[in-house]
Amino acid sequence: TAASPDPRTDCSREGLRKAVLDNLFYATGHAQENAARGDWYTAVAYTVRDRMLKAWVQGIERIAADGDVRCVAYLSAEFLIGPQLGANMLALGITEPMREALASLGQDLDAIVFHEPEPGLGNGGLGRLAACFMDSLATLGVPAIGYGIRYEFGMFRQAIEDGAQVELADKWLRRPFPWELPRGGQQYEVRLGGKTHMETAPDGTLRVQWTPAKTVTACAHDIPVVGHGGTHCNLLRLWRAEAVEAFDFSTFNAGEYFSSVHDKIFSETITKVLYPNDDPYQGKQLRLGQQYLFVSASLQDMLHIHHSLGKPLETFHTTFAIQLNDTHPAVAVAELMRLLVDVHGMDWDTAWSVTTQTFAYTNHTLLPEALEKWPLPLFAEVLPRHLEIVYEINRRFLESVTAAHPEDPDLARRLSLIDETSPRFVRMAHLATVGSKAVNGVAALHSELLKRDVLGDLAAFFPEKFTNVTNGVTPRRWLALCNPALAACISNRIGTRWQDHFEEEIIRLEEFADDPDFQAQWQAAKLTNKQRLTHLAKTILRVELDPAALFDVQVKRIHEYKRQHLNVLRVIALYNRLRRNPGMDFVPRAVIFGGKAAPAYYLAKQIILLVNRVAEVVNTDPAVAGRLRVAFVPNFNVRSGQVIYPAADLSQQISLAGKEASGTGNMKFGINGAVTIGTLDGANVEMRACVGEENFFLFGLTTDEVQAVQRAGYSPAAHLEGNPELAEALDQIRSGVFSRGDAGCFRPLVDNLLHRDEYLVLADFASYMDCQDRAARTYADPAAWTRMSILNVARLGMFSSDRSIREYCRNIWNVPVE
Ligand code: 26Q
Repeated sequence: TAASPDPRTDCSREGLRKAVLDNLFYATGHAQENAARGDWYTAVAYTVRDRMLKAWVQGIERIAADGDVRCVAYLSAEFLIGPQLGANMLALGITEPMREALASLGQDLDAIVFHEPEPGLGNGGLGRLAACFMDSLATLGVPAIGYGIRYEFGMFRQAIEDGAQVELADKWLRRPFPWELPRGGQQYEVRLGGKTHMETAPDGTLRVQWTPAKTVTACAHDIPVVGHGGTHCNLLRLWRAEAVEAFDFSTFNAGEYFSSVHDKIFSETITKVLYPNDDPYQGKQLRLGQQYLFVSASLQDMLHIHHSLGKPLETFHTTFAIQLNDTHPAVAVAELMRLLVDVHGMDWDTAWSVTTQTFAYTNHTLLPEALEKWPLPLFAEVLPRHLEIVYEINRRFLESVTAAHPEDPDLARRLSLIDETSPRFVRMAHLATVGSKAVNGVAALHSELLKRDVLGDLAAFFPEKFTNVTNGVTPRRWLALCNPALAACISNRIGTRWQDHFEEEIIRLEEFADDPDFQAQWQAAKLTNKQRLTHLAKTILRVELDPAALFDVQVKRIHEYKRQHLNVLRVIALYNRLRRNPGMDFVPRAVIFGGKAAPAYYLAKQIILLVNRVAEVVNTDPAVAGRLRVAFVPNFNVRSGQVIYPAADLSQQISLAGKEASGTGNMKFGINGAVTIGTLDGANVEMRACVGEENFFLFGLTTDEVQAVQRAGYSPAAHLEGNPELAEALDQIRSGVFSRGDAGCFRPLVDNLLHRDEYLVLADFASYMDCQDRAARTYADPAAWTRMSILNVARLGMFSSDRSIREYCRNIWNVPVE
């Protein structure tokens, strides 16, 4: 007789049905009749997780048992992984049988998937990139561990009240998160504060002893990352801070009892909450504590794995390639030195050689003010031993600088790990660069500008270290999962291999760009997605969109350099045109915004308010009804992104040239068939080169022109003279047309534009308007537009994160990949 299938791995429709019912009862304690949506979610999640566990355990064993393959350790303070259920079913290939199994139980899979709370463990691009990279590493079968922080509260939930952003706590762990396994066995002590002194070791050598002020325990929580096809599974290991236990409370008096509980509370504060700003505006002590906690625990964990392989310490870099996702984990350079030298007694030179062969560093910014630096007193207070190590690294480094360039006595000051202005700072980008084998930017233009400007002196000193790896996004989540309509349309023509061989396969769509049948199917898919977004806007915003209108979308963090206010000025100008000339030819538009502002970023919050106030005026004016609509989608996150990107016709990528390192939303829009209107910034440059200039709406100053304008002394007001439309729009904002008559409301924003305008909004306005007109004219010709849309998708193959990861493997990590 045939063995009956294992109830925990059986992927047949009937097997899934049984397993869901079993989990519903045994994991949630509810009979089918009493189960709520959340209980069904839990049951389905456990059913899927069961089917991942074999690959998951094998993945861990492979890392722990095979010392011959170098394992990638991706260190990131953020992993914006998004909802897990749908993605995991897609990877395992069980979405359809699960849908049928649930239907037979009277349940709707999509409703259950939509119910999942999203772990918002990141701010935006950088955190989401880390998640896409984990997906690609697993899909390519590269052994990898993502190390990060398990924030109890992730990115805040954004509500809009009377047009303004309000931040609400994100309680994503209200119910247990079914995708994590707490690992009691993986706990490490992490020390903070205190003092150092020299001590004689038993063998007579002098060693530095660090007596910390506090010790906390870092506890591992593992989340599986399963690759496409379900065969390979990697690990996301997130650390939670816990108080070290073992107080004998009975021996304490009341005061000590209180202070020990107080200590416990402090310890657990470390991983409480994600900092919701995407620049290091204020160096807060707790933030440094977060960074150090996850870095120290991760390195201890790697050393533990390395040791258990029976390999000598000097070969640590053959076991792990560690990637630093920006400078947030850069203290790892000093921490690895401390562990090797102070704890394991290795000599400095050997330790430095191991360290510099282990690390590589990715930079994500071009704004000099966004480079992380820590005030020395603060750094010394949290990490006294690490400051000494940083000084020693710096002393040796600057010695080599002076020896190599005696002709440039100022060079040491510019390259130093310490910024000697007062107050003094530790420059984390310098520490990361000196301690790494490779440094990369995230788009071709960005990497060039890094070498030329932001890290120019370092790049001149270490030319061999600097390289580029252009970002990418996973075509699984950002096409197959989020856009079933377009995915089906694509697969009907070219099969499904594009899901894990995107670059190779998706180009085959080119030949259908003018095929009328294919165009009709393509348009139908887009319409389906626009209806889905229309439904969302109606239910959560009570805004009526018209799916026949051009969906014109800008979703991303709110920042002056991203220029959402340029987009708003354009909306106001269009509104004025329509009011002045009701009979004009006008392509109906739905202009959609979304994104969060850092809670302390005043002007970004003004921009959100302005969008909502303009929406209020435009959407209630019968003179433009049916032609212009404005919507601000609250709480933009991975889940809403999965609805918004597929519905876009036009993707707004309008940052000032030279400011956006790469952008990845641009790629998500593009592979979902949106055409881009954008500047020559970040990865837009490469996207335009790939899709062809005739399939991209380009406007605005170039990076060099921007620098020339700024050198010559930019005067924003000069751009008002030849442009009455722009003057009128600014005047309306200032005089209260969009603030219910309150003339003071938007003064800070308007004054900034008129007198400072750091991001040249006014300088690019005219060019933007012209370009928008061109886009509208093209949209009015459906065949021409659809052709552009198809060619965009077909030619964006290189923007798969699988391609990015292959480049990291070959050029930076020296790890084998297919
Ligand atoms: C640093 C110190 C203290 C507090 C917060 C921070 C912090 C946190 C998050 C600084 C920066 C970030 C996030 C940056 C980010 O998302 N950058 C984006 O990275 C994307 C992926 O490479 C690029 O596509 C974007 O261009 C870049 O803006």
